[in-house]
Amino acid sequence: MSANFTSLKELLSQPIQITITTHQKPDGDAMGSSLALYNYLIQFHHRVKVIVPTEFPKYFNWMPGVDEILIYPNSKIEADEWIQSSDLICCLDFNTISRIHPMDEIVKIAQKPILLIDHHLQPDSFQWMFHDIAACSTCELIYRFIHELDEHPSISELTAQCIYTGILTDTGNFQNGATNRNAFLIVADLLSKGLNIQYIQEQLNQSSTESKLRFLGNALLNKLTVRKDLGIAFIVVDKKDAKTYNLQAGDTEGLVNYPLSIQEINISVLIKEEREITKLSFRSKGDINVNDFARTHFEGGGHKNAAGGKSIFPPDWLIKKITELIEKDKKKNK
Ligand SMILES: [Mn+2]
Repeated sequence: MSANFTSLKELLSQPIQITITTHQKPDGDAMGSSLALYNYLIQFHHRVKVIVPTEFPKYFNWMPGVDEILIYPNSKIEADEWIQSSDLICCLDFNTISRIHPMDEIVKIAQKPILLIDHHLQPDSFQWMFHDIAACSTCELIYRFIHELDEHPSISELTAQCIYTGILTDTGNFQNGATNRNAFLIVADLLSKGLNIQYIQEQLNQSSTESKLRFLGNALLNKLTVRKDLGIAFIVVDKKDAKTYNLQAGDTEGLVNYPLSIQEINISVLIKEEREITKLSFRSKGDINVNDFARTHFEGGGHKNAAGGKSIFPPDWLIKKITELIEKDKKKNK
């Protein structure tokens, strides 16, 4: 352990009050890493709360510790008080403090020591950083962090379930470019802690609804634009879809990956119209860097093969704009 982490270990050597937080619209890795660290730390009588900046999808409701989570906008007074009397704030699965808006303000005001555990590119600087872009998920880093604290840590079955959830979802079921050797090594160890893979599969991938499945069907049949000549495909989700299919938090998760199953398609873009803004998700194959693309043009970023962004323009305009950018890029590289 580096000298840097010795001071953190010291801080954790007696029970303290801890806030764990993660990015807006938490995904499997955000939920998994937060609840894994929560379940691990409470074993040592720390007072720990997971506080998330926005709602999370219902399909995470089975996760151990989920009932104790505070959703910031619904519990602002309690959350503000908790954060201000915390001894440590753990920021998981995001690289810049604006990703926890509207919680960012109180975290800045509170001026507490911050531990960042994350695998996104180009993170801001914090007191303690446990950061590695080669990690398949923040859950991989939680597993490694726990081993930094204790060479032979006690990882319960509940903690194992949470770590597995993040590894499974961020690697796209061990299939995308983030998948690494550690993913398999860690899961092998988690199996020895009592992890039941079939149980997690039922919770995550076999608990959908009819309307969500029909939404997927409609999106692929009617809302998909394919430009094989440019290697790019778009799926649009507009406000009408949200109403027709009663879309809930997380219901478009994974949709952006489908177009990449087409042989000629190397970049997939999901364009989602929200109340005041249009959200973009990018996925790519191989060496194509959508992190740079999202950063340069759409105030976003993330990973090389998976990034997000936003715009004030409507979906039609964005398809035109992105198509132009790709065409220009293609000409330049000729
Ligand atoms: Mn992640």
